[in-house]
Amino acid sequence: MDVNVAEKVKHGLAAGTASAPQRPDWTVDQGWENYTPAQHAVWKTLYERQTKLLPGLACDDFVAGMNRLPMSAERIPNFEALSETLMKATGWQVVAVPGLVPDEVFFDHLANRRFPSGNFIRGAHELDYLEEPDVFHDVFGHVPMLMHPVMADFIQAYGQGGLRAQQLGKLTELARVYWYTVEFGLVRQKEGLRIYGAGIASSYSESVFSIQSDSPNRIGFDLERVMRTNYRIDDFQEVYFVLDHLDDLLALAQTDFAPVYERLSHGPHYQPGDVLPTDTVLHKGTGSYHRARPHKG
Ligand code: HBI
Ligand code: FE
Repeated sequence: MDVNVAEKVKHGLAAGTASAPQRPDWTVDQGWENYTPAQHAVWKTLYERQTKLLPGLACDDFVAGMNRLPMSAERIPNFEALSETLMKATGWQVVAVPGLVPDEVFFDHLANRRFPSGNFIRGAHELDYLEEPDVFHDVFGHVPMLMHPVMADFIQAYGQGGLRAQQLGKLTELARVYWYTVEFGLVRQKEGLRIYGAGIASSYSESVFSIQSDSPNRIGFDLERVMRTNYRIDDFQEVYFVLDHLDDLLALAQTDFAPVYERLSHGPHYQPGDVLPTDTVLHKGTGSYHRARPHKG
């Protein structure tokens, strides 16, 4: 049994997708009173490290969203308090889940402006290791951008589109949009490239890597290009796709994907490290990082 699962079992929580849900929507009580001082301390370590690092790396909207939330170093945030602030700003709520939930459950929550957040936190001995999204990734990484009206609409649209994509057998392609925006997106800001993706913003080392390393490619976001591109889940990204502006997500949310899916059923698919003649290359990566660390899979 891996350590993460051991932790969850110890705290009486369901072990992710492995166990049957108590409720049909897979939500659980956050159980805020049950967090131990050691667990609040893990949050504090991560929170302080990340809030010190992110100014100058994360986009202004991320930092602004963070500062408007009832969130501090001292304790793991209470989802009800977060939801109250979010609800007023963009109509979103945070609901607790025990770990990864089935795709259609995840999409149904998003389509109804409920963000499912893991209620457990990683152990102190594995600060940079995550098997399933925990409260630090979900709350620190995602919730600040849910304060942004455009991102709020975009993630809801992804939930609605996800249900359709699943029926059409196109979820792999649509999930790449979420991955390369909501999780690992960069955006241009007048001072330079900035992070808005939660997978980056909740990771100390990838926050630095995504902005400062010479290794990864940084390419202008293009919907069909992105939907043809695989991603890696086991390491830093080899490519980051960059929006000119967060408002570009608005048009993306309104896209009719039917003709896009049709076009995607023909033509090439790409590996993360590929660079195409048609790409808007903002930074051609050296590839040094991934060359030195051959694929783990
Ligand atoms: N469940 N809790 C949780 N968090 C996720 O990010 C998540 C999930 N289930 C499915 C899923 N993500 C993705 O595989 C979909 O976006 C395709
Ligand atoms: Fe996430």
